[in-house]
Amino acid sequence: MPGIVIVGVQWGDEGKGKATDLLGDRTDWVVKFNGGNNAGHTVVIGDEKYALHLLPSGILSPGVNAVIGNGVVVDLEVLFYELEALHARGVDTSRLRVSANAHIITGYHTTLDKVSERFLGKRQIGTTGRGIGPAYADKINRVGIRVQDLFDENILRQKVEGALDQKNHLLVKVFNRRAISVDEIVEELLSYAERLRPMVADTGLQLNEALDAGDVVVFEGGQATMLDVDHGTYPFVTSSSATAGGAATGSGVGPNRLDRIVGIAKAYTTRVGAGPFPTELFDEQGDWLRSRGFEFGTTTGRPRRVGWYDAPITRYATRINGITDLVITKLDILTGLDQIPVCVAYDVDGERFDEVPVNQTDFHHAVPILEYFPGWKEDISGARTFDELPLTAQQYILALEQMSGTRISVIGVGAARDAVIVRH
Ligand code: 2SA
Ligand code: GDP
Ligand code: MG
Repeated sequence: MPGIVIVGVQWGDEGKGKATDLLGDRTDWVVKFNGGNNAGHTVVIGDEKYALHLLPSGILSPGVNAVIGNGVVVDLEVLFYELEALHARGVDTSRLRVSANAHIITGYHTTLDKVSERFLGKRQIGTTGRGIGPAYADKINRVGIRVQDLFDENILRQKVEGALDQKNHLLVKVFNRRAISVDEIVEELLSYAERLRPMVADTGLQLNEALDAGDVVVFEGGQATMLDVDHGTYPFVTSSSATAGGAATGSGVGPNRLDRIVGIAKAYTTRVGAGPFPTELFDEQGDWLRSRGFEFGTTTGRPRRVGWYDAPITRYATRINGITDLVITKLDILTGLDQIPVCVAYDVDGERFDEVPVNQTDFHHAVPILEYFPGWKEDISGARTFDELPLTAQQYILALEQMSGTRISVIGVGAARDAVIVRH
C-alpha cells in the first residue's frame, strides 16, 4: 500500500507526529502537504524529545526522503532554524526537498496575522500568530510569493511590490503600523536563496516517480479535520486543507495514489484557539485531563481546551477523509477514572442530532448526549497487545470502534515510540 495519508480527526494534537514516526521504518518518503510552522508535532525517541513545526516528522527517520509540498506555506527563517537545530542534534537533514511551488510566509504575513487578531477583539480565532492565514489569503488572491520566485530577483521584486501595494495602505491607515518597504522584504528573502536552492525540486514529479517505483509515501497532515478550511468549524479553522483531499492537491499526486487514509484521534478531545467544542470541560475534571495529558500547545505553549471523546466527530471525519484505519492515542491518560463519558449525539435546542450539524449555529448550541463506560485503574502503559489491556479498556476501544464504523488498528498507551498496541 504505497500511498498512506495521516490526518487528524479532531482539532489537532492527536499525536500525528508520533504516528508518522512509527511508520518510519517502512517509509521511503514523508510529505507535509498543508499548513506551516503553526503545526507542532512532538516525537519522543528514547530519552530525546523533538518538537517539529515546519519540517515533516519523517525527517527523524534515517534514510527517509522528507518533502515540503506545494500546499505548505514556508517561513524561511523557521526552516533554517529548525534544520540547524536538528543538525546540531545529529539528525541527517540532507534528504529534505522543498516544492518550487510552495508559498512563502514573509514578515508582513506574521505582522498582519497578529494585528488583525487583535483587531477582531471578541471575534478572535486564536491563531498561532505565525502568518498562516495572511499567507494563504495571498495565495488565493494571486499575490503570493512562491519558492521559485526567489531565484529571479526581477520577478521577486515585482511580486513583492504587488503584494505590499494594498497591505501598506491597510497597515498604515487601519492598523496604525509603519509601512513595510519592498527592499527590506526582497533583501531578506534573497538572503536565503542560495541555501535553499539545492533543496528546491519538482516534488510532484519526484513523488509520482517514487510511487511508480513502488516506494512507500506517507502524507503527513497538519492540524485536523475540524480545523480544515472547508470542512472544519469555519471561521474557527486554519486556512489550509487539512483533510485527506489536501494530500493530493498539496503534494501533486492524484487522489487514486492515496491507498490508505489513517485517522488519528485522541481517546478524549482537545482544542486550541476559539470556536465550538461541545464536550468541553470547565470543571476540575478538565484540569485533571489537561495536566495528566500535558495538554499545552507545542508551538505556542497555550493551555489546550479539553473534553470527552466525541463519536459524531469521528464519524464525520471518517466520511470527509475516507478513513480506512483509526489510531486512538493517549488511552493511558484516561486511567484512573471510575467511568468515562463519551458523546454519542447532540441535543440542539431540544432536537437530537446523531451527526455533526451542518449549520454552524446549531453546532455552537450543541450539548453532548453522553453515554458512560466503566473505567480502569491499572497502569496500561506497558501493554503491547490488546489482550493485555484491562477488560474495561478493551470495551471502551470496542465501543469507539463500533460508534465510528471504522477499525481501530493502533492504540497509543504512552508517549514513547514503542508505547503502542498494533491490532492485527
Ligand atoms: P492558524 O495559526 O491560522 O493556523 O490558527 C487557526 C486555528 O487553527 C488552530 N491551530 C492549531 N490547533 C492545534 N494545534 C496546532 N498546532 C500547535 C500544537 C498549536 C500551539 O501542535 O500544539 O502550539 O498552540 C494548531 N495550529 C493551528 C489554532 O489554534 C486556531 O484555532
Ligand atoms: P500532533 O500535532 O498531532 O503531532 O500532536 P502533538 O505532538 O501536538 O501532541 C500529541 C502529544 O501526545 C505529544 O506530546 C506526544 O508525545 C504525546 N502522545 C502521542 N501518543 C501518545 C499516547 O498514546 N500516550 C501519551 N501519554 N502521550 C502520547
Ligand atoms: Mg500538534
